[in-house]
Amino acid sequence: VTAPLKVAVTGAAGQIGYSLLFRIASGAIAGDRPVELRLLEIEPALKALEGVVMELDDCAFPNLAGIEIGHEPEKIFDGVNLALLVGARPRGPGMERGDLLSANGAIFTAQGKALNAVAADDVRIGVTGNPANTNALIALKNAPDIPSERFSALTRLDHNRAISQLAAKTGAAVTDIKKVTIWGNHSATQYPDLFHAEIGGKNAAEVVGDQAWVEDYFIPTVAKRGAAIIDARGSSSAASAASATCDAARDWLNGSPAGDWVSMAVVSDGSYGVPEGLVSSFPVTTSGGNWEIVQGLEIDDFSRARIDASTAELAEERDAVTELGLI
Ligand code: NAX
Repeated sequence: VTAPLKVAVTGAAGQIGYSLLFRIASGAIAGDRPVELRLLEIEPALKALEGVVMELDDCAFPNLAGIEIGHEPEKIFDGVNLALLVGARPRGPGMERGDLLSANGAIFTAQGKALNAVAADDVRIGVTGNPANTNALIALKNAPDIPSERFSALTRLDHNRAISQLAAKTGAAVTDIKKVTIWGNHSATQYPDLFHAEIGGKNAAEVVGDQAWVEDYFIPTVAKRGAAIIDARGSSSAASAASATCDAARDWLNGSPAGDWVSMAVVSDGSYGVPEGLVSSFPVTTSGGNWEIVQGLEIDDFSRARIDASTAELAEERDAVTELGLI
């Protein structure tokens, strides 16, 4: 009998949580392996979370082996193999960038320390809560006994959005589109790169054959999709963010498909001139729970300028949280 995969989800009573928990419980990450959910929320949200747990119970998911909820990270993270850090402090009215970074700093320093103390030896940590890259950096710096490679921030939603835009433009099936890359920060400065992507085995930029579309439509549409969804729906993307969170965790634990790669924000080793130590999005392949940055891609001036702009923003965020004493 395989032991259940213990999966922690923070911000479990939030919008993303309301999609994510049901996807995880029905096997989107672990397949047929049983999962145990360990759900963290702040105290005032625990009652709402109890309601979500009632609904999870009512689904009678065959592979849901148990659910624990609470507001103390040291209890909830105990023995977890996978921690999905979704809960974060959104920017409120009148809040400055510095206020946002310190509010989230408090959350991610505490959660990093708790993971360091009680998570399973094989733990993998995926950060969805924004500012995701910098929150991941804060968590990993506060978890000195966990290898930094075990932390990543979510850019898979951006990656999936890029695939969807390419499919719409070319009429190709999403399954024919490979090797899309998101570089940099999960923010409006991100660089969705289709110059190394393939559509049905052919270079995507050549299939599209329209540089103006790439510059004036594709890149900004992917980078600003979050805002477009807020405009249309009145709240931020949630089901798609949950789906991407599952995709990212599933591929990390089980391996990325042959002949393709995925985008993940991981700690830079200096590849492609991204300053070492920043949590930045790269093209990666995964296998056996480990990731590797795809090497040897040619970066032309167009791509270089965009990667540099996004990583400069990440360096600024790192400097700001360093000044705040969070890392
Ligand atoms: P919600 O505000 O609906 O839910 C967040 C939940 O986190 C709330 O229930 C809150 O009580 C909880 N929370 C706050 N502090 C906590 C703490 N210290 N411990 C545990 N729980 C805590 O937000 P939702 O729409 O679910 O989005 C969650 C986060 O994902 C936000 O930061 C959002 O910006 C981010 N996103 C990231 C995306 C990505 O691609 N990386 C895309 C979607 C989303 O915008």
